[in-house]
Amino acid sequence: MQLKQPLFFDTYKENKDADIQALIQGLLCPQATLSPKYFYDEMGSVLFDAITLLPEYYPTRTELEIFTQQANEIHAHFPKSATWVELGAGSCQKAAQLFTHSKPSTYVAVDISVDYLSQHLKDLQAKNSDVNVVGVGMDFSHSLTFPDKLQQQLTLDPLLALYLGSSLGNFNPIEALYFLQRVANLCKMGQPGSGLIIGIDLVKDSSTLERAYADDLGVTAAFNLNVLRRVNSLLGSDFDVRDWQHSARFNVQESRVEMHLQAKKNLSVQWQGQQRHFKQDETIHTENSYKWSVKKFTTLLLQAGFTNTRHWTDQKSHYALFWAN
Ligand code: AVJ
Repeated sequence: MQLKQPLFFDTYKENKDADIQALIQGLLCPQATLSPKYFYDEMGSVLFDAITLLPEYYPTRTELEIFTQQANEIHAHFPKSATWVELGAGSCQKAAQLFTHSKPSTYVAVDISVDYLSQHLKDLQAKNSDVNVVGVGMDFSHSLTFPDKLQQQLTLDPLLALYLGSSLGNFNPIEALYFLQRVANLCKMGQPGSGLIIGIDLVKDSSTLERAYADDLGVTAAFNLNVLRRVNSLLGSDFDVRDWQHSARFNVQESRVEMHLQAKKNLSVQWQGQQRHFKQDETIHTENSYKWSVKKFTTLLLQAGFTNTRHWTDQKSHYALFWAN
């Protein structure tokens, strides 16, 4: 018997030149920045999966706990015979766990790291021959337009958009609003019953938050430092990982955990005939992870064009799953 193979679309590579220019711009800013999307090369994706197993990193585990403990109520909102579009699918583990309760007719996994996605999708397809599995390599942070053929197909079924793991936290509130507007429009394209399920990390005490981003084993530190190797391979730069240290702080004002890489000494980095000096303790800002309150996030969903919202949290109210349509 011929095994069913997942279908793949890769739209990400098309924008590579513009991305490299943006990356260089970020490095040359007074406060140097790097987009968190560069974390996820093969090593970075594996390190992130390791982070989700750390005792200090509660979001992934808490999201699963909410899904498990309130499964019936949550799954009752999912449209039947639907197309699921999972944004930031990664290892596709989160969706695979949901399949034990509800199954889509088509599962579209979208991620920037298409190589990582493809291995896991083949597995998922092999285990779920009753589901049409589709992989899309795409940077959905600025636009949510799918390849034509796929875009058309999305109008035929009810559509369930999934954005799990609190990845929305990487967007600032304005970007989050625009992103959710695009998701709301995507849901409107689908047949009746379409909606969004999204995991959001909630504001809590600073020490719980900072420990989640500066674990005792140093896995998050490795995840953060690995981005320098990624940049070296993209730009041909000469960052020395040993000259940098990991830092994670909760910025209460902005309601976000900030990750930085801090120079241990005065140094300079060169690439393609350009260079940047860093003074000792100067940083590269590598990630923001915004934390929301239930109230503020509900308002944001409504502003984005959704009409109904529901949410579920864990006992400690550390994390929330929202349904919106
Ligand atoms: C994948 C963006 C949800 O912000 O918690 C984990 C990434 N960074 N530890 C997060 C991350 C450091 C993660 N997201």
